Amino acid sequence: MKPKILLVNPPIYDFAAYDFWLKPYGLLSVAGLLRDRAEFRLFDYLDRLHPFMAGRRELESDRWGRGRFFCGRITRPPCLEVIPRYFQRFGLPRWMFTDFLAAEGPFDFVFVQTVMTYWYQGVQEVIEDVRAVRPEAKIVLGGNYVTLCPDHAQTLGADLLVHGAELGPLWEFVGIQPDMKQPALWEAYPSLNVGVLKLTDGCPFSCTYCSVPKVYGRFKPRPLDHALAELELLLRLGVQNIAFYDDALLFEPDKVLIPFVNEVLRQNVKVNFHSPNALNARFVTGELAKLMVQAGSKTFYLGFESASLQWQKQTGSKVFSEELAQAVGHLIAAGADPTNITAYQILGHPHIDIQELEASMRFVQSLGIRGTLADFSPIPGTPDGQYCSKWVNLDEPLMHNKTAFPIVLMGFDASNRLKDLQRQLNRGLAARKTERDEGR
Ligand code: B12
Ligand code: SF4
Repeated sequence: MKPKILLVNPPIYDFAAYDFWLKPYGLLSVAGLLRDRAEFRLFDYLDRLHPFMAGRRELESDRWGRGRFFCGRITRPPCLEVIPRYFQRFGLPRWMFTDFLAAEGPFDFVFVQTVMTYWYQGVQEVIEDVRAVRPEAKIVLGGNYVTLCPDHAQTLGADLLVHGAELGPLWEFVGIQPDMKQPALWEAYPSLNVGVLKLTDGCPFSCTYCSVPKVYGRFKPRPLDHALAELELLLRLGVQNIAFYDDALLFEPDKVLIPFVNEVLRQNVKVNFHSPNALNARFVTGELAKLMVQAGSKTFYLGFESASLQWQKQTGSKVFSEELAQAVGHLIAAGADPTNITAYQILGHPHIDIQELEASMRFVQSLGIRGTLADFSPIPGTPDGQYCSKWVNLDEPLMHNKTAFPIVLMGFDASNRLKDLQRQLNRGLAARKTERDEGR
């Protein structure tokens, strides 16, 4: 008999969370490799098409498939007591999962997705409930939190932790050999409007605040056939929006993005592509911009971080200001809507001062595109993360929280003032667009 495996994407405990094309892609990828070799059930607390969330007006998706999660206020954990913001639990109610366990079990294995290190409380909740209702099931954790905080993850009491992309111990544990050619198990969702693709692994840069180079090693394209099979499956399931989860989507485009996009154009695929995990502006050429727009790329997020040359050089020289300006020019010339082009800038990084950040925000606005402040999360094992142990205890993953750290570093008022300024700058941009549209 085939083993029965439950896949779980846990609820999020945080100050804020928004469905910015969030899918448990690692979990679905692993499950896909066991397609037809195990019987699967999925419980995704963050599935906004679940009947409990669908139909609530305040949770409706925007035109690109993003939206709010169902949530409820909870008590702040003691170590975050000093942060003057509401703490919340995002996702389907807890009773729904325990009812589901009772109705759908027994299970041989429960695979649980972990994502941000500071979201481990949701994982803890899932483990508690599985142990209470289905004590026979063996619990497996994998994903970013397990990889970055292995010692802490060990304390949650799962039966197996899968570190990084090394899946050998998993196959041994479940006693099944995988079929490595299979796409992710997207059909586990009863209905789906957003999907994810990843054409590459790793990144050729070594930014001092990022864990990717250490975890994934050198940059490596994934086989094109695999991505195309996954695209085909997503389209068959009716997906309209696809987010790339790559760290360096535009690197070596002749080997990766251009062949993919050519195939999308050849097959006349009609889907909207998005790049929430940031594109490197350095690699946006005129030709690439044109191809991406033609193939259906709708939103463009560019990782800029700061306009300070000294900071850019000190943290790994991934991109310089003139490269951002040039990329924006290429994207707009290719037909991208400037209000759908966004540059991320880091808020609360220990080596950026407030004046520098303000100057960066104004520089981005001068290019006629939107800015977004990406709150800094200190990541253990990275040079900049380790430096932050001056302010927070990195052994407690809750202290990597991106809302909390900038407040700890700069204070609540300074952090709020910068966020207000960003909103004001973006409003100015929207007003200019309305004037343009109305021919004023
Ligand atoms: C996509 C992505 C996002 C998406 C959201 C993803 C999601 N589902 O929530 C977006 C763009 C929204 C995002 C936002 C942010 N992100 Co991000 N993101 C990523 C990225 C690129 C991939 C994460 C992912 O989904 N991986 C799943 C798949 C794609 O990974 P995979 O390697 O193919 O999976 C294999 C194995 O890991 C394993 N596996 C994976 N999962 C599982 C599960 C099981 C059960 C098993 C057995 C195995 C297994 O098997 C897979 C197959 O080989 C990572 C970097 C990276 N490359 O990992 C950063 C990363 C997770 N993000 C990071 C950061 C800093 C952020 C932000 C704070 C940035 C900011 N300041 O705004 C925000 C935070 C958002 C929030 N609300 O708090 C950090 C981690 C921070 C932390 N403390 O944990 C990372 C590691 C990048 C970095 N800078 O180092 N992010
Ligand atoms: S370019 Fe992006 S993914 Fe690569 S090391 Fe820098 S921050 Fe990380």
